[in-house]
Amino acid sequence: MKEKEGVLSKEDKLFKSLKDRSLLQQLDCTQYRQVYIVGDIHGCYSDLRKLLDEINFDYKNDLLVSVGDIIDRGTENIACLKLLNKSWFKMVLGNHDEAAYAGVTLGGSKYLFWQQRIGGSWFERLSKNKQKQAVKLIERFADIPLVLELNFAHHKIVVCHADYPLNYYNSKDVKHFGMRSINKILFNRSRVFSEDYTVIKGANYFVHGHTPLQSPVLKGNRFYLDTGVFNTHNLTLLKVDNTKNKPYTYPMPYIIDKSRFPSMFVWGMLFVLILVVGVFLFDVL
Ligand SMILES: [Mn+2]
Repeated sequence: MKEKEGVLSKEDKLFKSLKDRSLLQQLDCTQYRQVYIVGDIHGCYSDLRKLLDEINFDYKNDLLVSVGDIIDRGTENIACLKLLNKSWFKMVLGNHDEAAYAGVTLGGSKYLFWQQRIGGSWFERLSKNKQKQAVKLIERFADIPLVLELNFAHHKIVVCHADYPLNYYNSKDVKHFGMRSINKILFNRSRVFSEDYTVIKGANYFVHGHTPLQSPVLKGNRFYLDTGVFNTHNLTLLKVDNTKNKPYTYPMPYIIDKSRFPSMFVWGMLFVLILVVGVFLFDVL
């Protein structure tokens, strides 16, 4: 699938560089004891550490994967950015991470956009030295993919920030994604809020964040893990391992959100059955 790029303005150079560099990363997860995928962390480092302690996260043998948006909103942004240095941590790019990267590398209106519209004001409040440290870490987002394919012994899980732009996953498609698809990956909320129960083919599960929800949700084969930690202190993990096919969420169990069609259908059939039996009995009597 190839999309028309058109002429890129100076400001859209970021998307061009994202596209050229690192849209997709494929990872063999059979080497890990456990893999945990975590919802949007948003600068809430203490909440993350508390959760990792609770589950006895094994820093040598486990992997933590973030659905993106590790910064903004919360107060511990540099601590979250330092996760990029850890061998036990991987992530996909969220729209906040992208805005910060665009802000510090392109400056000008991109910087103002991050500061005023997205939530980068914490950066302005840092000392000059801390700002330098933050910039160095934010520049590391250049190596962060938009789509992460996790390959387990028996299944494949695809992680991307807000949504996957197609109903069929093929790693070859990702390499040709244009700006429209990249925008959907970073921002799209229409699937999570609509009666869309699509099971995306080509992988067992898709895992997203971006949209704060009261509890983690599974729609079709799409997990949504953002539980608004900066307001609620609820940070959600999805635990995946090589021995089982079914992942589960911690600490809250996920809610399965599915179409009302099957239950309406069942009620309809029951109604017809009662009617038929009723008419039959009426006739017999
Ligand atoms: Mn987001």
